[in-house]
Amino acid sequence: MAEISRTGISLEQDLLAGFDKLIARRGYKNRSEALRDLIREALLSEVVDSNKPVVGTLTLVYDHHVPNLSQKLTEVQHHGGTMVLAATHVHLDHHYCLEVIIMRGRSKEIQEMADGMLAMRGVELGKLVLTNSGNALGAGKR
Ligand code: NI
Repeated sequence: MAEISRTGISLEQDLLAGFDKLIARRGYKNRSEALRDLIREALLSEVVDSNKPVVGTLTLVYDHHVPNLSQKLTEVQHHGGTMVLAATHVHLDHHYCLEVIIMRGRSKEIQEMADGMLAMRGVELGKLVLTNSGNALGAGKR
């Protein structure tokens, strides 16, 4: 286990109250645990433009009635080769499909591939979450 440093922070009362509500909703046991995760998330977002290996989860909601969209999304994933580890497709309703694509590779390449899919006409919602095994950022729950 990594050595732990203690630190104190100053912030406005209403900001702290909002933070406490958020962490209660998310099920954190204490502020430290929540703050560690927020810091890791911020550090990972800094990694986006680098060549560091990461794992990315891309969630897409798209209108499958848009001509060729399903094929185009599949094509991009095939083009990505070994970067795509898995993809799950759920038919949400008459119009919409949900797709979750798990990728591993250099953060820049994953970001580019995700951006390409997110920009396609008919993709209504989407979010890429980058993460890694945690070793590089001192992750691991205590
Ligand atoms: Ni579908």
